[in-house]
Amino acid sequence: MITMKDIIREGHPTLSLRAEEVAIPLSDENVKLMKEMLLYIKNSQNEAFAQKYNLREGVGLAAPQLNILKRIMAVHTEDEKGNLHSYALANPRILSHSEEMTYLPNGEGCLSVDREVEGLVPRHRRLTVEGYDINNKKVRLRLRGYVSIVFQHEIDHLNGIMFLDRINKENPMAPIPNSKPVEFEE
Ligand code: SB7
Ligand code: NI
Repeated sequence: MITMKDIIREGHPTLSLRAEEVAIPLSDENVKLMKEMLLYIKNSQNEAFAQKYNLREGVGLAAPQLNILKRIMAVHTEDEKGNLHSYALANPRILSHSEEMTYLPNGEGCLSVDREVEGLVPRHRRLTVEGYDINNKKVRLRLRGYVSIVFQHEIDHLNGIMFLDRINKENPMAPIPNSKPVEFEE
């Protein structure tokens, strides 16, 4: 089982490196990794479980955060309308994105960053992503808003980029041109 002790933190050199594509069809080892990563996210969202095993809650995870330089990621979260998005993908690739941008008004966090960081992170509002699921099936996803942000955060990890790198250093709260913030329904 993956726990917080498996997750490397800010400053670890692996977090700045580009991860390698994995072979398709997936090896048993890589399928196992994808399942375990998705399970971590699900477990972390179960309050009793998270408390028992000291898991920090997350909505996504990328293999480099486990010090594994493979292009594998998982996401498990609800969108703005309450629809569940649950994916484990290998070799995810952004096929296209909107020019229009979006951001989370309260900024982003990361399981590899043990502090609160203030600042807006500019993200594309819409994405088309392609990747392989655990059955070696090629999947194409059209994503928008919050889920699109989470995907960009995870794909950034595969490219050695942290959300911190995308915050405006002179003025972290500077407005993001051509953007609409993510709004959750209360
Ligand atoms: C806020 C949080 C995340 C993505 C986008 C906005 C994911 C946090 C967990 N991770 O560190 C995954 O890389
Ligand atoms: Ni992260």
